[in-house]
Amino acid sequence: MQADISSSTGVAALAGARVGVVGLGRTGLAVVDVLTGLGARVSVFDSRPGAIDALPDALGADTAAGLAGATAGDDAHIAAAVADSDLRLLVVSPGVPATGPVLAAARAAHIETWSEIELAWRLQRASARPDVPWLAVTGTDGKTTTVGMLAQILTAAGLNASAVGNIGDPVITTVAAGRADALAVELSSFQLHSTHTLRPLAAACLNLAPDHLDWHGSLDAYRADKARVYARTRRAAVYNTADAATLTMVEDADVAEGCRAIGFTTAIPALGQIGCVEDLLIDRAYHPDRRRSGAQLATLDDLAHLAPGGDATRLPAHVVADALAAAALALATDAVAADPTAIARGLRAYQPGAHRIVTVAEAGGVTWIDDSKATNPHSAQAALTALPPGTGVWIVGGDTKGASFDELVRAVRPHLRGAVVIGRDQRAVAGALARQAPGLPVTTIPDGNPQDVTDAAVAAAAALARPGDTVMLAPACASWDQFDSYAQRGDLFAQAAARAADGEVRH
Ligand code: UMA
Repeated sequence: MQADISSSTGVAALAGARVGVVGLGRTGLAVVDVLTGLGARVSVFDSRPGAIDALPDALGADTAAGLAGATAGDDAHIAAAVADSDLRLLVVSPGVPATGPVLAAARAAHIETWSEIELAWRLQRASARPDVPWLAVTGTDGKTTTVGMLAQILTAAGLNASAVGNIGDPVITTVAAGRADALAVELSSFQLHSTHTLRPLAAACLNLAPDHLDWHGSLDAYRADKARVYARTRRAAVYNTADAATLTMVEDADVAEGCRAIGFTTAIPALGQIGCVEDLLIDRAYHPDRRRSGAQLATLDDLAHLAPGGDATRLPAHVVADALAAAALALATDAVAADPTAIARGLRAYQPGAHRIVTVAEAGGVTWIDDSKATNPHSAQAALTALPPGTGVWIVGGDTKGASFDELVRAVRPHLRGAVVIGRDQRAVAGALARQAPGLPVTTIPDGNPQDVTDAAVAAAAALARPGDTVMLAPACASWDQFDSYAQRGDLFAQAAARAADGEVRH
């Protein structure tokens, strides 16, 4: 009789089991490493033949040689190989779309599919430290900032904690190392789709705006996968009072008994919420006297280093909201509940990641800002609408992920001097600009290699910008059509902007 790998203690049953891993990027390689360590018989699949060729370097020659199989081919080929296999389990990388043939083949063949997150959670539960708390964060925008702040707060409370997951470091690597006291886990909807038994201590969906519709197939499917973050949450289900969809997700969620719904708001908090009173971050959700009063957690000054010019009065509202969400999640842990002053210390210690509204050059009165992390319309809108009217030169475009851009262009049009459109397929963005911003100067950049595209975009932006303007790379799209990652897109932009600024200084 085969052991049941679908039970929550099933990780031991992976020894000797036939397991497939689809995708050999950051996730897949980390998963193969752990699965081979568990004694599974691992077959790997990737649409890039180069990924298979690179396995001895990526995994080590012995591990690569010990694989039960390695298949390269397009989605249909991988799907056929999966259908023909005797795999008991398929661990899928986040990039493998819910609507694609690979998952359909697995379903048809009754092969269970797990995300790396599911495997990591089971590994955690089977480890010597099964009760390490996971604090899970999803949402269309603000995830990375929130988990970064959260990890700093947990660290300030004396815990060995790091920000992991979609932020860049596979969770499974940290779990396998076994040193973390708590995990601040950023989860994408892709990862949540195949996550089944995770029981986070606290969970938050920060907001819901259309994104990744091509991967999920519809907004409803995207919303349903985001909502999975709350399933089985034990102590705090954190929602955004400004986004009714997140409260509905909490109300509909099958959480553990005793789990509380906790709202975060940039307004004055009601009972059960964490919010702002003037320049104070106030808890009316956790502290014992919450029915009558609030407890101060931090001040806006603790976030001043995240405001333009270090001026707390100019803090973008979404930064404050992310800090409130991080505080709401952190207070669910015993360590921060015992020492809430860790919140202010952690927020002060937090430094934003690269490619998130970072000034990369200033010359001739023009400021160049890298917001390459704005990979969806909602996020780009937040950055551009902070600019004074008529002063933005917007570099936009890329892999649209099926999004529509009309609403975004309507919202940002008053802030723009001009736009530069990049991307392999420019129809969606160029069409929205033509419809919603007639008369706006627009330059389109032909498809090319990452360096040429960036250089041409920066030259075009320099030609449009006037003293006092801001050139903003806020593409509202994923980078995958022309670049390896949003990080590469941002790095190339920063370098080209610095060169353009140098030229400006020389002349
Ligand atoms: N591949 C296939 N078939 C597919 C899709 C991909 O074979 O259908 C192969 C590719 O050829 C490549 C590998 O899979 O060799 C890449 O896998 P992947 O696209 O799942 O990416 P990883 O390198 O594993 O990185 C993933 C996340 N990527 C995506 O979700 C697309 C990273 O999030 C994450 O940091 C990393 O796991 C660690 O958890 C990036 C991201 O852009 C930052 N996320 C999206 C976002 O934030 O909007 C969701």
